[in-house]
Amino acid sequence: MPTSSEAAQSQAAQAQSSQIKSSQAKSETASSVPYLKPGAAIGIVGGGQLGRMMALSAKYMGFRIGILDPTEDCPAAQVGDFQIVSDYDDREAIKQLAERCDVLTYEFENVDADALDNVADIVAIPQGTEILRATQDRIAEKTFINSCGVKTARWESVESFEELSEKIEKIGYPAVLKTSRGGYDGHGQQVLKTPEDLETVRTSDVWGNAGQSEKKFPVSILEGFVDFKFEASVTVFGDGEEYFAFPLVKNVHKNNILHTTSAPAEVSDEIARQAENLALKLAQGFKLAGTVTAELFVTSDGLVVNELAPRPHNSAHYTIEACDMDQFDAHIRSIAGRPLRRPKLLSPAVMINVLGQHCEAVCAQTPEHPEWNVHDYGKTDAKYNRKMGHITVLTENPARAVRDLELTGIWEEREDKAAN
Ligand code: AIR
Repeated sequence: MPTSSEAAQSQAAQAQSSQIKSSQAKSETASSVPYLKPGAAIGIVGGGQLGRMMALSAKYMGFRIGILDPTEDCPAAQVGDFQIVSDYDDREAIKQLAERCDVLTYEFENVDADALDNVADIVAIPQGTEILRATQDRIAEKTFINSCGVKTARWESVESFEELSEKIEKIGYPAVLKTSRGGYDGHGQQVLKTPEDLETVRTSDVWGNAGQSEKKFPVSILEGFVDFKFEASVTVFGDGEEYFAFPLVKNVHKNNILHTTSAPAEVSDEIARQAENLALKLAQGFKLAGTVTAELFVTSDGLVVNELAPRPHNSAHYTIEACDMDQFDAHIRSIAGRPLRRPKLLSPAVMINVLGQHCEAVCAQTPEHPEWNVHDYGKTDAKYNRKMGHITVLTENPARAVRDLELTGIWEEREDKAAN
């Protein structure tokens, strides 16, 4: 496996086509996904909002839906036909779901890939599991992206302090050290601005124990800092044969959580084309069946991929109202052997997330906003920073729509609540 962006890129240069895949990302996608008739059952591993919106699309197409999730009456189970209440990695429960369904899919990436492989002879899993493995590990992910001829930040793998001191010289400051597996929302990440920050790594909870034993240093990736103009993403879908991308959108995050998406991103035609091309290259590389979103940085020098999500994505929720085929329809069509087409953006749009702390105020102000399309995920526990719903506004002027939403005061940070 290449252990740096340079190694991965030189591997890409040797490749004959953009479809060359890394050894970590061999796709199992069948060359075509069988046509699933109405009445067939789709099993979804994971029952959160993404599963719920997948299920809503699947229901109108006439499919039955089974959900596997540990929380009874979870968001997806509320709109599905049956639920198996169990942990995601409970092999017996996954087997039960497989036996009751014609196709299995998943709605988040930390699903146990081995557990799914275990039932591959009982049920079709069009997405395959290699895409899961490739996106569960940052080194495998970056290797795959580079092997498709797509640009990432410069990176090096790091497995000890000695290696860290050596590789930071190659990458330069500022850089970001991330554990290769298991980090989320900024956890397992350390920004290195100066050589003094190496000391912070040495004493950190994540890497600090390695002083006693080299073996404890978690396999990590050191990434060069990307000087970006703004963050963006592109969602692509396909059935192993044909691939189509939604337009590039602009994202704003607060506290590492997506806050707003504006669609389409205001970029030159050249950047919009670059986004579509890279999305299609990644999809071809995976022989994608289903949906993938590439999270990107828009720099003065073009697009740089930050990470991939092998599922529908928060930044494409706007497609429900704004496109002639939304990302959940696209996902279900892609795994159910339905014909695909290039999605059309019918109107520019803005999406804003509703977190636990915003619920009451959104509910109170909804009667004054006929332009809001309010989505509620049916979660009972409105915790701070938990995604509870979203609002989409169709508008000819996304910047003004964002300003109008912010003017409601609902999304202002309140220090008392932020401390929770
Ligand atoms: N999800 C998965 N990866 C990223 C996101 N946002 C969605 C999935 C998952 C849900 O978030 O739908 O099931 C979990 O939300 P919560 O609030 O229960 O943690």
